[in-house]
Amino acid sequence: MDESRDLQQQTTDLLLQRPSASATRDLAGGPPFSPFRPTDLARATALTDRLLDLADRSGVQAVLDEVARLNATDDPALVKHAFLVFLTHHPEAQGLTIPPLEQREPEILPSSDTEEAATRDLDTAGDPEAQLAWYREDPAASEHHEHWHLVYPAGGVRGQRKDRQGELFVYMHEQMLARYDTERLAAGLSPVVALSDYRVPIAEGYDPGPRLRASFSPRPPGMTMADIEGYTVAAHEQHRDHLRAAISAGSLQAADGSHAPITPDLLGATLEASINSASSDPTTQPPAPDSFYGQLHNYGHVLIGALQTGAGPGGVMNDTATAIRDPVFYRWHRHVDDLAFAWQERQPPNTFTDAPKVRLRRTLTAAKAPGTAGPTTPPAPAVPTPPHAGPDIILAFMDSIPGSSSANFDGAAYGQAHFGGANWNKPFATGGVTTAELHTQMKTRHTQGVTVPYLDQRTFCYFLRVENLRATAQAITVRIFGVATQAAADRRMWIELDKFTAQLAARQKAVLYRPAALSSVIRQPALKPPGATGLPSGDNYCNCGWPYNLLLPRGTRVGLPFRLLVFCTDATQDHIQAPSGCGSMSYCGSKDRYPDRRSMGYPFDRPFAAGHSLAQTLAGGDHLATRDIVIRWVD
Ligand SMILES: [Cu+2]
Repeated sequence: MDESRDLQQQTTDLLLQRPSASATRDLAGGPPFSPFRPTDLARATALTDRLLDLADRSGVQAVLDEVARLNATDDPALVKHAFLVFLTHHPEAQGLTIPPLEQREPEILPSSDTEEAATRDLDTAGDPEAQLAWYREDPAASEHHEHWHLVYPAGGVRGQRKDRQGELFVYMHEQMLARYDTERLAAGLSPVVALSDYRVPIAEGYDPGPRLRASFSPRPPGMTMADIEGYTVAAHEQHRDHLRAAISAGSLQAADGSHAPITPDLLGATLEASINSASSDPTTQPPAPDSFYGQLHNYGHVLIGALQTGAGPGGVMNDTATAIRDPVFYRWHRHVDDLAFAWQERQPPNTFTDAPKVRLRRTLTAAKAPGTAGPTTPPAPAVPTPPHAGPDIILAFMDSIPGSSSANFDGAAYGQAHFGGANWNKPFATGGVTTAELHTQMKTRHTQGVTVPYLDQRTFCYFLRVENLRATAQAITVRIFGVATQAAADRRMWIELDKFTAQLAARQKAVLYRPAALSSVIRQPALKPPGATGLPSGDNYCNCGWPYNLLLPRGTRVGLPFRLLVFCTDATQDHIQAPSGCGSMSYCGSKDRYPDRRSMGYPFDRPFAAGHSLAQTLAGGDHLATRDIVIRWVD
């Protein structure tokens, strides 16, 4: 057998191995392993670092032998976590594939209740949160969250953090919240309420269902955070209050008592807390639980994870692979995000003075046909057109474009032929191959004897008409966001849909073809279920990103009004490297440096100028345009 296959087989076997009951930590002796619990994290980080060093010295086979040995003597959950971080970060192990979460932990497959909820339009009886169980319990979404935390472990990798790790911790979770609140809005649920008062009972409960109940306890509704061994709610409140005071003051207190100005990265690292928290000192990373800022986000997971009736393993909030199933995950993260948002709101607005000289039009200058007796009155639009809307954002379903399924389909040439050149001044909002709506569907797949519901979208692409106003070539970064139109005034509700660079020739009237499958937020290569749940190839670091099937929110049966924004920036200032095809550029960065120099979430990362609403700001520039569409849930 060739050596690499043998290593893969051993890796797969180790990760699919189910720990025997006697090997799991005795429940009476302590709660199960959680990467959110500082003492557990410290042990796991130390083990990961030891495995990384071992691989350097003696190769990957020595690590596999060591993991097999430790599985028999140590807590298998801790060993598995350390092994997963090792596989994600050691250069020689990255060629080994980590089996998908649903193969490693088949219990996470949804229970049949979920399937029933998914097929209901509105749950009027019982728990209203059940309506979105299909979303919270999508195994691919859980895998994304688990994987993100493996790529960006709070304990760092051999004492090093990843580039802008703290900032990305905030941004990636902020985007999960925007995405979830959009689903809530479409389902008629109110937005997530921050869990900022730790003494108030948590109204929403969560039952992990029969499959997961062996590993995780139900959390009954109405429970309140309580002191746990080694940590108190009062300490948690104090850390929160220290963070609030720091945000007001604009600086964070370091472990040695000095003060450092807040940056998005430092604030995120301190909120989580991860290795580069303000409270870290070189010998205790991440910071000690009783340090000035403690570990607010991490301990929130632990305190909530401890809520259960009687003895038991604890709730899903304890584990990165299961936490997002529980509605309280979003309430906790909204609280954490509120702290980051409060700092943003105190910063000066973006000025947008460095916009590239490009134009997306507001109106088309239609050539008047000769000999006609003046303009005919156009039909009144059904919806008022916002001042920033323009005709240069064109959408098409891939299955509407003749020849697009062929391997040698040239989308750029197709776009130029149909929407550029002689057609540059024609509108293409609808008609022919173009569309004014995007479509989603609820589908089901069957695996391991379970029916799994999932959202999918009809595959689409963008054709963006962008004119270079300069007499020289320009490189631009194209940033595409979307928002439920009724929430457009809230900058935190804008969902990043894509980000890519384009080269424009001098004075070029360019038609940029962009398949949604290449989106910078989704795991690459883009695969939809059921293919997405097979063994992915490629390295473990790169298998990071939001699931393709969840790219768009579900929308509504009648069509959810949705606004797209295309916002161009100067790529020579952004320093975006060419995407390497490695994972999600936006959520996982590249291996060494985050590939966008701008603050994450730009242009929604800061308040808008005083007296300027978001709409006024957007109306101003030629380098951007919006388009109002609908997202329709069809079946
Ligand atoms: Cu997380």
